[in-house]
Amino acid sequence: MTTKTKLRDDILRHLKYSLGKDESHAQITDWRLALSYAIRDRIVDPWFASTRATYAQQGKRVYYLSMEFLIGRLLEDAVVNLRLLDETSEIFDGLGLSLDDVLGDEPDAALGNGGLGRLAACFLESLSTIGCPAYGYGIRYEHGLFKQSFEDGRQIEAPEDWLTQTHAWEFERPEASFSIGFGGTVTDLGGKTVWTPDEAVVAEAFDTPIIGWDGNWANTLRLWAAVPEQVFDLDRFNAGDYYGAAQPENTARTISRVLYPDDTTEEGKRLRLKQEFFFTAASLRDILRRFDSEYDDLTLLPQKVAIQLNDTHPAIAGPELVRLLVDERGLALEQAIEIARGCLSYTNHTLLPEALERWGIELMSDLLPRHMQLIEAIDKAHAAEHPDRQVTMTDEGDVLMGPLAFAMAHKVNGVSALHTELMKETVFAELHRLHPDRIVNETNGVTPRRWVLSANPRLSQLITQAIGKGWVDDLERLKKLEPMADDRTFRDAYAAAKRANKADLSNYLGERGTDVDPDAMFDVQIKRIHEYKRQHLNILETIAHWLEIKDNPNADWVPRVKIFGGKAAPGYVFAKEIIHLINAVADVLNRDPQTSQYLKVAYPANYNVTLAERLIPAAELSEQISTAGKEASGTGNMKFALNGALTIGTLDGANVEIRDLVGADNFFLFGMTAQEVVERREVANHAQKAIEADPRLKRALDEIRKGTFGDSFDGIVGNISGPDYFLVASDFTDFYRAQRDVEKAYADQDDWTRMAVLNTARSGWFSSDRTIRGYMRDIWDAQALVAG
Ligand code: GL2
Repeated sequence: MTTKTKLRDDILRHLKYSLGKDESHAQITDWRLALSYAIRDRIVDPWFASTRATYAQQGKRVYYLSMEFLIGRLLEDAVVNLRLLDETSEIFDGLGLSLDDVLGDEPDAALGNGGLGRLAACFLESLSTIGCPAYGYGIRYEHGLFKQSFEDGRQIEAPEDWLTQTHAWEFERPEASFSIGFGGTVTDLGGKTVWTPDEAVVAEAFDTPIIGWDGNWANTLRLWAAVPEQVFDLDRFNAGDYYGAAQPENTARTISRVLYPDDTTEEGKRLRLKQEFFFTAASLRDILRRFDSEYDDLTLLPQKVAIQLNDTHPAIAGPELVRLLVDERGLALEQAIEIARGCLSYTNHTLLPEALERWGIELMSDLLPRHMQLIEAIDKAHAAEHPDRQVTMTDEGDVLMGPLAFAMAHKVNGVSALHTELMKETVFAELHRLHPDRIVNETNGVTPRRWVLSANPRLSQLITQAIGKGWVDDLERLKKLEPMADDRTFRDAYAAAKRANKADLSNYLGERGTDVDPDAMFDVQIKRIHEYKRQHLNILETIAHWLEIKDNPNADWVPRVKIFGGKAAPGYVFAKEIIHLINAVADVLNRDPQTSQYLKVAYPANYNVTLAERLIPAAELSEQISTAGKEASGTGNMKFALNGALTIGTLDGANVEIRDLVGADNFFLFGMTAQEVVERREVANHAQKAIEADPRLKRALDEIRKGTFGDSFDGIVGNISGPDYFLVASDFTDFYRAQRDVEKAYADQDDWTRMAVLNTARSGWFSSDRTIRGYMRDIWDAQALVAG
């Protein structure tokens, strides 16, 4: 039987026997689930083989602890990695259905906010592709990141509900359950410390296999759901207290109910700390259980177990692992700290002070009394080792999770070269002085399977025709495309692929109410809405350019569509005002008969992984315009460069490395450096001075102020004209200049394509396979295995 016939039979069998549906009555979701089960069946064998190989070869396991896994849709990933795309597509053609519709039916698993969560998802896929034994550990949120819509241009949030449909990928593991305690008391029983929590929930495991490229290896994403110890209070129910009877269940489930929208709101602190401890504690117990099944000497732990803390969110792992080793296994404190540090390492993803976690000592002592004691003990031990040290794990009534994570990790890494250097000079300067070998850099990467092969089939086909298929798991082979930048035929084919992607996107945007010309330049800024990412700089430049076109509507302007995508944290008022301003500007510009042929603004709602997969292949210009020193790395910037969009950007995060690799001539640089940013902030009235020096900027701000866009947007205008911490005004003039350089370059379409080809050819280094190999070598000391 051929692969295709067998797969077809399996799909039909699942439709009938797993879903109980007759072909003639099957809906698109039934077909999607039937295909998912048929594909999942094909993952289970390599998954088991991977586990067996790890046990047989006593391989070191990597555990990636993360509050976020922004995995998006899984079906297409799996079909592509099993190399069954053509067969599957033909099967559905034969059934009179479109595979795109079937794949498009899958809800987006939005278990993350942005870059940090998407990075975790790319890492899981790369770990499987490489064959490094690994588990991702996180929370099975019932509701992922909220759904965004716009009403009168303002963001409206609705709960996300991916789990209301059957989730085809996971296996429930009720046997892998742990009781996780909170609160209570700590007592000394004859020299033995005992923590007696006064509240407990059960962490129940759900496993999703993650298959690597070519289907050789599969790792596990294990997500924890919070369930009550006691399902139901029958006494209260029988006494007529129906709400009260359901109370224990509600309280427990709250812990895994929603993804925390980010750290900028004050609410929900206690719940957030509970979430962090909940999944970290469950994961550590699971890790030790697995270790115990193979080894009986705890000193072997660092040789067999590598635990990566994705930001400080799981940093309570330090004290919790020490607690397990001291209180439950009887090790001495010093030895426990040493073993824990041998296993743990920590990735820092931001230098923004508001995102560096701190927990009130009062809250910590109340929720995790034993851990508070251990944090103090860890701090004391560190002080004893370094008598001249200034840093402490606590400050002004707070526990500082960054220094705690640093002290408990054998390696600490930044996510781009610049960010790592800034870490050494700023947040961790003192700790770096004490531990000069601890900080390393691992520049982020993205998986080419999803971000090129699946997202951009036209470009992928072209690449494969030109250099063969090997680039998919050896992305640096894209270098072989470099000479083709000078080949007219190749350039034409490359431009045709981009043009077709733009036509697709143009249809998509048209269906959502914004008609755009597929021949205009597609200029894209997609990411969370945040002051430091400066979407307001982009929209201000848009207004200034619009005014310039209006002054001279008959000039030869380069048509452009400014595309925005992104969500603001529900409590982040300023970011929500930026969203409102973008939509208000779109409203005016798109209806302006004088200018709309040259300049439009599109802002499709509910930006998510799936929308990114649609936007990036069609983009020609990638906006990476954060205030230098603020964007730790960025990963969208890499996806754009790979897909042949040229970057307009500051020297921030991984932009620096992108520019080095693709060449300064193929990158539109503007703005102050991180050092200049710091100096500029010291200049009195820097914003006012910048505004006075640039009539275009002044005019754009006046235009907003006078109400051209409906509202007067006092928050934004006032901020840019006043404190302007993110230096929008001071960077505006150079940004405007760089945008005009972009237009000049775009006017020569063929040369633009040459530069785009060079961006693709020279970005192969940004594969997350390269990043993971770096972690394996520099941080985890882990080896790839081969499944039998
Ligand atoms: C982030 C950074 O802001 C971003 O620049 C980086 O690319 C990612 C992944 O390293 O991490 N830090 C952070 O807290 N979030 C990010 O996206 N949410």
